[in-house]
Amino acid sequence: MTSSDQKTELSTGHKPALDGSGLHVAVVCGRFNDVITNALLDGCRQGLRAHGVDAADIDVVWAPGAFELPLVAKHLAAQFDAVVLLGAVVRGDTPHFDFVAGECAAGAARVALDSGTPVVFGVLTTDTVAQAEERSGPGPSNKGYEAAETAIEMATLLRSLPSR
Ligand code: INI
Repeated sequence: MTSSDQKTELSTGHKPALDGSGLHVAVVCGRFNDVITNALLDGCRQGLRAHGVDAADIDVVWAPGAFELPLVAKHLAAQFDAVVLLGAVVRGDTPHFDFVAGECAAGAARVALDSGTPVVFGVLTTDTVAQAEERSGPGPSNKGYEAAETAIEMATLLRSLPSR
């Protein structure tokens, strides 16, 4: 790559240092499988706080289940720098899983594109509760923690890009 190529890159290909100071973040949690989603919420708060988001700038909203999360995100998107969705969809034996998980993911993407606000998909989709527990344990491998980092990266990335 030449130095003139580098000048055309608007952000780095490496994971950037994260600075969440001044960001307002909404976290929307599903109550379904709430032992898991509370553990994701703990991880998400830790991730946001670890990167400088003020505790007073984190708003948490609970909804019945993963299916409802995108509608809440739509309601909040204009008021926050990022919206994190936290849910736990466990496959079990019915096709319900595919509808709930699929509609949640599609809805999250739609709200993000329609609103211009990052909507982060911190929703576990697993075959078993044990797999969901593995991904919501303490530390930075908690998917809620990872979602917090994605929210900060996307909010600061969008702020840094030239507007149209
Ligand atoms: N909601 C979840 O968040 N996780 C699940 O595993 C789940 N299952 O398995 O059914 C689930 N269902 C509820 C769904 O999100 C809605 O709340 C419900 O269908 C009412 O719209």
